[in-house]
Amino acid sequence: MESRFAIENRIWNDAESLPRDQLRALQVERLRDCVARVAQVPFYKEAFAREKVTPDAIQSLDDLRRLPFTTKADLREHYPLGFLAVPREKVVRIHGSSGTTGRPTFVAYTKDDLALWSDLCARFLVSGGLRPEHTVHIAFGYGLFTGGFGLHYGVERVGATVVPVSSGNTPRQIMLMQDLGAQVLVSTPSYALQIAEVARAQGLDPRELPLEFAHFGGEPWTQDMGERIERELGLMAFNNYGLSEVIGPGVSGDCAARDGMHIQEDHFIVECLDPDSLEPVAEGEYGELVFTAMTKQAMPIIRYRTRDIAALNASPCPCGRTTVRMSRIVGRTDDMLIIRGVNLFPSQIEEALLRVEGVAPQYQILIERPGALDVVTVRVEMRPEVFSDKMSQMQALRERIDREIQVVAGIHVNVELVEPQSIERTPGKAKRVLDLRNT
Ligand code: DLL
Repeated sequence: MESRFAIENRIWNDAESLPRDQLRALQVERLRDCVARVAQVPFYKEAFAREKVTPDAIQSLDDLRRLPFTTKADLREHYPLGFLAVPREKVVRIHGSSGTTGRPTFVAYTKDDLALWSDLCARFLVSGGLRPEHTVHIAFGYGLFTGGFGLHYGVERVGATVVPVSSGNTPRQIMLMQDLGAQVLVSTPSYALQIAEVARAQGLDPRELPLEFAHFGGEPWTQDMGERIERELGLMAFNNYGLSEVIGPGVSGDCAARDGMHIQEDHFIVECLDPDSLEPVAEGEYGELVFTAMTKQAMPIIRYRTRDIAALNASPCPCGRTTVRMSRIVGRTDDMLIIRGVNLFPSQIEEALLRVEGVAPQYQILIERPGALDVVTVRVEMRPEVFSDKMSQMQALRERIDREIQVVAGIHVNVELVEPQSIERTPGKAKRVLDLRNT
């Protein structure tokens, strides 16, 4: 019989496979302790007073619903560190969210928080094949972004070798990978594509790089995109998810079965809610993920609205972990486009494009409003070998893409084919959506 696992099934910490009733009891205890600690934070103090919540009010997980939500706007309002739940001198590290404009949102860590964070990252790294004998090439930025340092300490915790390359200068990254023999790549999935592209431009077959595994996170990627990257670089890709406000990477990650990311529920309580009614959606339905980080000391957070859309799966996993799994992120509530009444996520466009031979997995979605209605243009790069001057060929390709998007997303869009290499590459998170409606 074919194994259900892509690789050997390993579990780092017994806490990942606690019986569900024990896990629930632990969550209630930790939530109660968390409520007591955050009662010192002015934002929560006021909200608890309004709702008449005290730590004793937390008797079961249902009582979570009595607690207030926290949003990005709340964090901004208490800039820079108004959500600290410990004296300032206990803080040993500050990171920032990846917002590219304006002030970042800061998140703080105590010494114990850093130890916890390393352990959480070690868990998903090990479930995705990391062993002490591996060398890991980290191409995430280290500057305020949580990706670099989070994974860095996770890899060290496992005892593997870290090469902390950070982002940028792809030819140098390729040289380092070759010379140091990295078997494991840590980056965004879009940066992995760029590595493959630059390698090819150097006359190198990307499959000849020593990479065997990759841990991708920080941005959404479809399964088709993952398969494309795996083929191009000759590696096996694992997904991991997190966000700065909750801890950074380490909130959830793929196991050896690669059928959903296990949420580290002994530290984070997850809810999946309808973003409008804020009521729970049925299991398996898509909704907004909301996380409570119960055990962090410096900045615990209650019911943080991530804006990330995914579905939960509570069925038992063959790997033996007892934690709930989340699907890939299909979009963000703030990325969801409503085009002539139809909901459209960038991931649907990606899925459609990857079905079409001859296009590169490099695309951008432009939204404009020339009149009363929104107009969507999908700009997509052609592969060098199909780029041609023949109008009829290009027209046929455009029609093919439009048809695939129609099948996946149910709407027609404008398709603009552009030359190879003309869409900007970024070393970090790819910018797929350009909203030009208010410019
Ligand atoms: O991106 C933390 C992280 C770093 C996770 C490295 C994994 C690896 P932020 O910069 O605060 O933190 O951005 C968080 O990125 O709300 C998602 O929208 C998106 N995101 C992160 N991981 C994934 C993933 C880090 N695996 C935001 N799939 C989140 C889809 C992801 N989206």
